[in-house]
Amino acid sequence: MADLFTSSIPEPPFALPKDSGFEVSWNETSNGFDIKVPGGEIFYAEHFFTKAWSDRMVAYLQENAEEDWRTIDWRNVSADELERIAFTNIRWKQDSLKLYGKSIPLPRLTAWYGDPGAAYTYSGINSDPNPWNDGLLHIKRRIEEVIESRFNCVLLNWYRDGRDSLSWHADDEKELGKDPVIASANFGATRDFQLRHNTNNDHKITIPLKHGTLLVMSGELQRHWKHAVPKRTGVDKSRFNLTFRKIDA
Ligand SMILES: O=C(O)CCC(=O)C(=O)O
Repeated sequence: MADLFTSSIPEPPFALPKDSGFEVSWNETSNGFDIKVPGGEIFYAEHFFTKAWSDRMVAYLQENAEEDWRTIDWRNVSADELERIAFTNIRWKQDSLKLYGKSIPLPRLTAWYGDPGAAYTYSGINSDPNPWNDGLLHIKRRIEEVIESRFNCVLLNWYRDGRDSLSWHADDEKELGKDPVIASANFGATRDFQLRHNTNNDHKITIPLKHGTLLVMSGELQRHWKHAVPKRTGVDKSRFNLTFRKIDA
C-alpha cells in the first residue's frame, strides 16, 4: 500500500544538485513543483497551458498580413523586411546592441507590452510598452490565478531556431524592484533554460522549457543566480518565451 502512494509522487523532469538547500515539493493546487534552491525559489509546471491553447498561441504570435507563418523561413527575413511585416497581434522587432561603436543584432526577436508607463531598459535598450492585447492578457490572468503576484508588463522573446539564444544575466534591473517575481510562459520548441549560482560552481540546473510550460522565479533568486538560454544545434523550430514582470512605476 505504501508503495502505491510513494510511486505516485511526481518528480520534476530534470536533475537538481544533491546538496542541502534544494527541496522539491509537489503543489497539488497549481499542478507544479515548488522548488527551493539556496537563495531563491522556482515554480515549475510542465504542462500549465493545454496543448490546444499553446498551439493557438504559436499561431497568435506569428500571424501576419503578408506571409504564411507555417511555411516561411523566419531565419532569412532581414530586420528591414521584418519591420515591413504587419503582424496581426505582436509588433516584433530586431533590436541591436551598441558594442565598441558597432551595432550587433540580438540573437532573437523581441517585443514589449504592458501598462502605459511601464517602460523598461534592457541591455541599454529602452522600450516603451505596446498596449496589452487579448491573447497576452489571457495568459497574464491565467498565471495570476495560481500565483499571488500581479504583473504590469511582459517581455516577449522569439528564438527562431537553435541559433538564437540569450546570454547569462539576472533580471535585476532597478525598475523591477527588490526580489522580483518573474513568470515565464513557453510555447513552441523545447529549449534548455540554465541556472547557475553566482558563487557556488556546483550549483547548476538545466530546466527544459516546453510547449505550455510555466516557470516562476522568485525570492532572492535574481540576487544569487544567473540564467541563460544557450544555442542548441538541431533545434529548427521557433520557441516563444513570455516573461511577465512588475515594473515599479
Ligand atoms: O527565454 C527564456 O526562457 C528566458 C528569458 C529571459 O531570461 C529574459 O527575457 O530575461
